[in-house]
Amino acid sequence: MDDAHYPTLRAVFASALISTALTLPVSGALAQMSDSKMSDTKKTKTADATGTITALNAANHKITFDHGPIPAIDWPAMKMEFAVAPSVDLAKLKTGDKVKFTLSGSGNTYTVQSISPAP
Ligand SMILES: [Cu+2]
Repeated sequence: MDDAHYPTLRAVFASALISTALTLPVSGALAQMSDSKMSDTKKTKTADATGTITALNAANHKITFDHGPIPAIDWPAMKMEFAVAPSVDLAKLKTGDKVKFTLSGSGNTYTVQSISPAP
């Protein structure tokens, strides 16, 4: 490399680094801001529900409930399958159990976070 050019190249490289460091956090913050504005309707919600277990899918860690209305997320009663959080032990449950369960998620995608026997 030509020695005379070396300091110049280094200066260019350094200024490129500085401008990258300055612009990245700013654009990151802007992206986050518009993200949270746009996702107001898709904000994560939690909800309590009750239902009867109609199927257990241990292999895929999913469960099917015939559940009552869930006003917190505006859902009518229905029978449907949910993904279940890894912390929930499906081995303790069986088809026909009446349970209370909690959900968290957004839109139409909710994951079961806990399951306990209904009184
Ligand atoms: Cu449902």
